[in-house]
Amino acid sequence: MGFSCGIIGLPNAGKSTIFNALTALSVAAQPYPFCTIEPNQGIVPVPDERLTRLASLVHPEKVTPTTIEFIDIAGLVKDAHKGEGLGNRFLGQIREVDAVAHVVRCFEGMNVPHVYEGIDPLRDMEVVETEIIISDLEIVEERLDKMERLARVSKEKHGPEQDVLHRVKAVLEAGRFVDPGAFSGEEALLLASFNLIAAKPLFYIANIDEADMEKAPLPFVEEAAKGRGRQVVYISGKLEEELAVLPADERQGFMDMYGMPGAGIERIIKTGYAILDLITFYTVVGKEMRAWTVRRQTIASKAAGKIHSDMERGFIRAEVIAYEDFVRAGSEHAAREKGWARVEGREYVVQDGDILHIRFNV
Ligand SMILES: Nc1nc2c(ncn2[C@@H]2O[C@H](COP(=O)(O)OP(=O)(O)OP(=O)(O)O)[C@@H](O)[C@H]2O)c(=O)[nH]1
Ligand SMILES: [Mg+2]
Repeated sequence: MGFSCGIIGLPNAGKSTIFNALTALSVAAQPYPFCTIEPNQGIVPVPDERLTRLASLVHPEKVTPTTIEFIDIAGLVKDAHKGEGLGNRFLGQIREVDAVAHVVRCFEGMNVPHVYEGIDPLRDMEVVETEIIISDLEIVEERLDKMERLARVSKEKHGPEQDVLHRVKAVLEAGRFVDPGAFSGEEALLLASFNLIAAKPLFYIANIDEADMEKAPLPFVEEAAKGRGRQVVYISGKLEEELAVLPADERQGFMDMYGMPGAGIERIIKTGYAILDLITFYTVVGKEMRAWTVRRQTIASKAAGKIHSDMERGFIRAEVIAYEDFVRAGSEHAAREKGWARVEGREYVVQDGDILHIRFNV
């Protein structure tokens, strides 16, 4: 499985519309709040120009891109934690994702009611993120209560888990998201085990009016995002939905007509990759060429484990050709002849674009 991204936001922000465009599926997206109740899940191939280029040189029978999973959930409203709207229990559906995309409504859409008065992206960011923080606080407090009850019975002393929970609680109570970078080693593992949404990387999808594409980036949205240390992808959900169903040869003309800087879905996927610090490497095994996703700084034996656990266990060495060298040489054979294929050990840090041949023995 590749990486996963949860889609959050107010009702009628355009989450399902964007999900549809991303996955080219057609789930219900209607101009009434709480249209989505059960989550929608879709797996999307990651568009990858390098994979296309490599495949044009290697001519494999099968080309398998890496994937990203999107989960579209119900809309959150103010006081969801007190049961407003659909409540906040459904946030459990995105507790295990790697990243969160927060769709913020910037389009007027006269016939699409807003749950609050008027278009105000900053208010909406505040409302949704406050509910995320409160939902996480509930989890942290429940966990602390449970540990304290256990401690009374078993007389166990205060452990590292409680320390981490208290630290996280203080951050959430101050109304902030948690910075996982402030935790290291065992503490970081404990933090990850709580599956807090407020500790996941988050970026904004500003859903703007189809007529406003040329106005992006919007200064007040940029400022709010920057203040929170986050990136923004500007798209028009409506246009993306139409673009997704157009034949490939008509897409460029459509994007030019509306001043779209490339397909929004590609920008969303690229942003997800950037904030998660992901890289792609490639393999050719038998007749299949395949792209794989790992975090930057992953070592060769771990990367091999992504392909198959036997490959990690029995890892001997990796034969590596950098993407540019492969393309410059024109084939694996030519790259080898030129001495551009390197032999690396298990501790080699895999680089973005590497073409790997794993030698293993089990
Ligand atoms: N004009 C305009 N309408 C849009 C845009 N994006 C979405 N809409 C419309 O807004 C309405 C709500 O969109 P949805 O995608 O269902 O919104 P949602 O965030 O999934 O809403 P819930 O499931 O209720 O939480 C639909 O009628 C969409 O067609 C946009 O960029 N421009
Ligand atoms: Mg929806």
